[in-house]
Amino acid sequence: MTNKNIFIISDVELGQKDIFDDFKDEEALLNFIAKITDEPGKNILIMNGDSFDFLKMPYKGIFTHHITEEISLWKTERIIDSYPKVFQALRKFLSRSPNKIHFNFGNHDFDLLWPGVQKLLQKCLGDDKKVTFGDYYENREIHVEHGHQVDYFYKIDPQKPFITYHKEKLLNLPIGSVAIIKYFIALKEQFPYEEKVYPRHQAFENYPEFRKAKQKIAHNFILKGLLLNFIIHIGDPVSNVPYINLIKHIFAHGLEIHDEAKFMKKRFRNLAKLYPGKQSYIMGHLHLAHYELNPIRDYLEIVTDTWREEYRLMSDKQKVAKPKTYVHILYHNDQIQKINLLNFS
Ligand SMILES: [Mn+2]
Repeated sequence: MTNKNIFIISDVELGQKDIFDDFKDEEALLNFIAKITDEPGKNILIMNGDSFDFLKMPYKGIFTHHITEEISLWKTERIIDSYPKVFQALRKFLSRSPNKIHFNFGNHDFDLLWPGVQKLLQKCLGDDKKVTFGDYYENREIHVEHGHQVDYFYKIDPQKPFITYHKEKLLNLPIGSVAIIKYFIALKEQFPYEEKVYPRHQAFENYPEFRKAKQKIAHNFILKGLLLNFIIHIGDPVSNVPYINLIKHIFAHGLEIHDEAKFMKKRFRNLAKLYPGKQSYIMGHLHLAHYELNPIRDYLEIVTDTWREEYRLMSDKQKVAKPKTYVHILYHNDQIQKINLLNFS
């Protein structure tokens, strides 16, 4: 057996099938898993972050940014109960003996950092050696990570994933996650559809009511969550504002926070600086599809798009459902034969 396949998808965002759960296309995901299960050779599936949407999932009806292991375990059980067919398909994929699944952490599923959550998923998937977790996946040629570590709003300290507050161990969430839970989740309830339209800056042009509501919340967040944070959230270590990161974002991108494509090049440069010498860098997180050989730096930049329900606004203002995308890397005798970004249909 000389063939090896690496398959990479990202931003699936499985939730608990409530109004905050944006994953809708279960058939497509099941078909995709079935397809890669039957692929000859050794198959590795990399779930490149935001596989689960813990972030927009209330805990027993309440949103909190103080996430204990108990809360994350409860949410994991809800996800497993909500998508039995997906977990069954993944178990079947793993039952073919050389196959493996690796989960990278994403900014919607930092809950995977808890050892108990990893054990629960390994148990559910039937094998604790073939299911692994990490900040990134890397081999000689490729570096695969979700992308939040090169996003100043979602960057975390990998040395300090947990924090103790009032004698409780909590997830040390980044400012972006805290902002969603405390401020922006209300927008999702009000504009569940508009929130799924990309690119964001065009969605704002087309839906002025959505833009106004978002601006109002953003101003509220800037005032209370950033400027007056030290008074309003006094003593709350999870709400600490990393002002230095925000300043870095402004230096890199100005006040632009919505046009995702503008951030991309700089993020690849930063990633290549952190993990030099790879042939390809593969990310998710941006909710767009991108495949380009960087002509100056001679590496391949790849971004996979989301698997949640999302629409792209065309120039004639028509909206179309985004295709589901995946990366396929084929190795033959330990050499890369091809590396593609493909649509799955
Ligand atoms: Mn993300």
